[in-house]
This record gives sequence, C-alpha cells and structure tokens, in this order.
Amino acid sequence: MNYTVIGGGVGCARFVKGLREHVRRAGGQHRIDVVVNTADDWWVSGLRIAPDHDSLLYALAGVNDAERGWGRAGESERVAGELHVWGTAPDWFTLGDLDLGTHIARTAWLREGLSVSEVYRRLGARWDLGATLHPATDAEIDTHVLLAEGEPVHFQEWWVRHRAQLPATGFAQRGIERAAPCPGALDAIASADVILVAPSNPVVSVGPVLAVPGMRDALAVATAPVVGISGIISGAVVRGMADACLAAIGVETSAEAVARHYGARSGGGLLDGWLVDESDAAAVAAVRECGIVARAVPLWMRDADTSARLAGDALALAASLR
Ligand code: FO1
Repeated sequence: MNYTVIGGGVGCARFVKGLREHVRRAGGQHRIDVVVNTADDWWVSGLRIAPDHDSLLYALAGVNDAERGWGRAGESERVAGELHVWGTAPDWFTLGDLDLGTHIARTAWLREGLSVSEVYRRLGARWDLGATLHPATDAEIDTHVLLAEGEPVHFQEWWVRHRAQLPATGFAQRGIERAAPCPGALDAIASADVILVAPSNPVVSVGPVLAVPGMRDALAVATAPVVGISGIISGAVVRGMADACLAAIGVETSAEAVARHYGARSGGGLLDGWLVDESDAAAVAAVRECGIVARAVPLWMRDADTSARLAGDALALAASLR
C-alpha cells in the first residue's frame, strides 16, 4: 500500500513516525511519502533554513531534539554565539552547531544548482527514514505575515521573535504564483492508496502546500480517499500557535471549524474523512453535515503505541471510505 502524508513540522513528524510504526507492525509491502511544507523556510547568515522539513528529517532519523521539537539532539551553540555577535543571525533565532551542518550542506547543494527535491533526497539518504520526503514545490514560497499594524514580516520573525503575538490579518506565500508542485509530490498523490492530512498547522503548514498552483487539482482527482487528523483538541492547539494563525484568517480554533476550513471533497474541498479527539465527539455530527465522514478517536500521540494506533485509526477510516 502507498500512503501519502501532507503537512510539516512536529505534529506531522510524530504522525509519520506513528504511521511508520503501524505499517511495520502490519508487515507487507508499504511506501510512505510525505509532501512537506516549504513556506516556513528562510535565509539566515546566507544559509537556507527549512524547519518543517528538518523537523521531519531529524525525527524520522531519530536524531531530533524531542523537547524543543526542532533542531538536533545533543546540540551545542558555539557558532550561533558568533553569528549573533557578527549580527548575521538575529539573537532571537538560534542555530545549533549540528543543525548548521545540515544548513551548510543544503545551501552548498542549492548553490551547485540542485533542486530542493534533490537536496531532500540527499539529506534523507543518510538515514533509514522509512519514508520519502518531497517538497510541495521546488520554488521558494516563503510565508510572510500581513500585520494589522506595519509592514509584513517573514513568518519566522512573527513566529519566533514575536511568538505570534502581533495581530495578523493574513498569510501570503511570496512567489506562490510562479510555483508548481514538484514531480515527486504529484507522483506521491497520484499513486497513493490513502492520502493523510497530518495534524499540522492548518494555516502555515498545510495551507501553503494546498496553495501551490495545481496541488488542489491533483488532490481533487486523486483516486485515494483523503483523511485528515485534527491538530486541535477540545478547542485548543496540541502544540504551537495555530490558534493565532486561525484567528488571523477568521477561523475558530476547533476541530469542527478546521474541518469546515479544509472543506469536503464532495464540495470542492480537501477532505473525505476527519478524525477528532474523543473529547470532541459532539463535533462528529456537525462535521458529517458538511459532507465529511468524521470519527472520534484518541488523538493524543504520547509514544510509539499511541501514535501507531492513531495511524491505524486513520487508515481504518480511509478503508471505510474506499
Ligand atoms: N524556534 C524558536 O522558537 N526559536 C529558535 O531559535 C528556533 C531556531 C530554529 C532553527 C532551525 C529550525 O529548523 C527551526 C528553528 N525554530 C526555532 C523552530 C521554527 O522556527 C518553527 O518552530 C517552525 O518554523 C514552525 O513550524
């Protein structure tokens, strides 16, 4: 079976690890592809940083800092101190020494003319990830945050420096109009038996993937059922600041509201199925009314077992939709 996951960042990394564990336990031939958000990416000290990708890469490789959710385990920050003194990296953004190795290798390959897809392939080849990571697009589409006051800022500045506290009115991916899905992403969508929308930030991780011209069309005609997992439980984000992002675009922070935001595939939207947490079971009927088959299951991913079981629940819902 071919499984294709859409998303990026910590929630997606945990879910993909759970899916990998579930298929390992199930045995048989499986392939996992991930279409990864690249709009978090930005240039720091002349290096290309790719947070949503690197969170997935390091987590699947088992070398991630599970506490922070980004960067490498066992980090040191000697070079970061120098970059802050030289002023080529803002003091509110810390690049670990091991992490810098990744950014330097990635930037070197990009400067040689390699595509982002090829860079993902080379970085992933170092470990046995159990999944293939594809950028949503090989074009640069950095998210900039439109503010109620003042000029837009790059997403990373809004997210890290301002902790998403500056009132935002929207999110724009620069260069999106020239972007196209990368071939690997299109193949992963077309060949999937199941497409899974990870419990990632619906606005700045899943949104930019869907915003790549041609991506929604590819998803609409895909033969696989599309099942999403809510990243909102009992009206609160599991992690991160998706509530600030949702508020900026006028979407309530609830499992039901995010399902409506994604829309039912039968109505031109994204989803065939949607998993909400058991604490949100009351939302199942309302989500079904907008054309999406919903189920309430335990959504908390605390360890390999709970993550694998969540993946199994998502695949069971997909199987019922086929
Ligand atoms: N997040 C922070 O809150 N502070 C940091 O200094 C920081 C550095 C950093 C370096 C590399 C990287 O891949 C991610 C990093 N992040 C940091 C996380 C990142 O800014 C966001 O969490 C993601 O972009 C959100 O999806």
